[in-house]
Amino acid sequence: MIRRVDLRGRVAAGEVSDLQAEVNALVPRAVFDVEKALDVVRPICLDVRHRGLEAIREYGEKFDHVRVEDLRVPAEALKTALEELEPELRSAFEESIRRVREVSQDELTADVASEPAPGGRVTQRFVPVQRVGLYVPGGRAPLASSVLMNVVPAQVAGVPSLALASPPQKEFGGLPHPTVLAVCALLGIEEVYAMGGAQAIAGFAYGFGAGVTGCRKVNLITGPGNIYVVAAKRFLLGEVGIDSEAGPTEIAILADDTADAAHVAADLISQAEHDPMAAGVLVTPSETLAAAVEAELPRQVAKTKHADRITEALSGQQSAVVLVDDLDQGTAVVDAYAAEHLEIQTADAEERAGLINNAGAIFVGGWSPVSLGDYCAGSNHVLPTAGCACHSSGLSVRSFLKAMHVVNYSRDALQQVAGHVVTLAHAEDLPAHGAAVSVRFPEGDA
Ligand code: HSO
Ligand code: ZN
Repeated sequence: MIRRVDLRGRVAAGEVSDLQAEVNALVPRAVFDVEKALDVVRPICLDVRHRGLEAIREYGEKFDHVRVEDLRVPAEALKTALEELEPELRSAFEESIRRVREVSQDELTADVASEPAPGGRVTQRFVPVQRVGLYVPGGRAPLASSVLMNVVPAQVAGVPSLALASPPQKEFGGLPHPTVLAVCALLGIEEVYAMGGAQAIAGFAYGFGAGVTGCRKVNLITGPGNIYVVAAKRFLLGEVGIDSEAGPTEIAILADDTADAAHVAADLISQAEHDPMAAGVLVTPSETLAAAVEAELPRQVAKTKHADRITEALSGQQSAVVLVDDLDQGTAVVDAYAAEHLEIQTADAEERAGLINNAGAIFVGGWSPVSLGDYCAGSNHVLPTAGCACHSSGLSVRSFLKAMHVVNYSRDALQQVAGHVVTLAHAEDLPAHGAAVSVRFPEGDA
C-alpha cells in the first residue's frame, strides 16, 4: 500500500537547502495547482467586486446548488442550532475551546519597551486586527473544529469584529451546516454568512451590500478551504491579509524500535483520512518497525470507513516509508521535509524534538498523536503545509495581532542623534529628510 524509499547511505547531512531539494524530489507532495485555479477564481472575484451581493447569490446557486436571498444567518437559526447540538458533542467542543483559549491566553504577547539611547523610547505595541473574516468549508461533515481553531485565538487577541462564512447547504434550507452554526453560537459569533468558495472570500475582501443585508469589508481572512478558496486568497492578498495557503494535510513520523507499529500506522491513516492527496511519511532507521507498519496499514485500512481515499493517499507518490541510516539522518530528513505535522516516537523524543527547526507542529512521544492536536490538545490545527513550515507558523493568537512600533524621543535624544540622521539623508540624496531634523535646531547644533 505504501512505497518504500531507501535513503540509507544516500543523503549526507550537508547543506540544508540541498537536503530539502533532495527530500522533496524523493517524496514529492501531491500536485496542488493553485496557479491553474487562479484562472477560474479571478473572474469570480472581479465579478463580486463589481456586482456584490447579487454575484455572490448567483455563484452560490451555481456551485452550492441553492439560491439564498439573505446571506446573513438569522440569530434565531444560530440559537436553534445550539439548542439542537447533542450534549456529548457540546461538551467535547467546550473542552476543546477551553484548552485552546487557555493556551492562547498564555501566548498573548506583552508590549516591549526599549530605550536605545537616553530619552529615546521605542515600544513595540501589539494591537488586534480590527475586522476578521473566517472561512469554514462546507461538505457533508464540515470540520466544525476549525471554527473554534480560528475564532478562539482571534477572540483572545481582542479582535473587535469577527464575521464567519460557510457555504449554504441545500439540505439545510440554504443555511450552513448546523454544527458550524452551533459552534458559532457557543462562541458568541453573531455575524455569520451563508456563502462559500471564491465568492465568499471576495465578498469578505471587498465587502458587499449595505446595512443588515450587507457585509463590511474585512482586514484579514483566515481559515482553510479547497483549492478555489486558496486561489481566491492568493488573488486577493494585498486587498486583505490572509493567514496562509492551506494545502492537503501531511503527517511525517520519525520513529525508532521503541515505537508501537500499530500506533504509527493508525496515525498515518488518521491524516490520510482527510484527502486522497494527503501525505503520510514514516522515517525510521528500523527495518523491523518499517516492516511492521507496512503490514499494519492494510489491516487497519480495511477496517476503516474511508478506506478508499486513505488507500489513495497512502499509495500515492506523496506517501512513503523512508529508511535511514540512523536517527540523526532521520532528523535531518524530517526537518528538510518540513511537515505540517511531525510526530517523534523515539526513545529520546523530547531531546530530538528540540533539534527540529521546520514543522507546523511537533507531537512528542507515543501519547501525543496528531488527532489529539486536531481536536483537544489546546494547540492549533491550522498549520503550514507543503513545506511552508520552513518560513511560516501555524495559526495562533499572534496571527490576529499586529506589532506596531511607537517612537517617542525627547528634544535631547533627537539632538544627540541629529547629525547621524542628516549624514544618512545626504548619503541617500534626500536632503529634505535631514532638514526635517535640523530645522528643529536652528542654532545649528544639529
Ligand atoms: N488535521 C487537519 C485538521 C482537522 N482534523 C480538523 C480534523 N478536523 C489539518 O491540520
Ligand atoms: Zn485531521
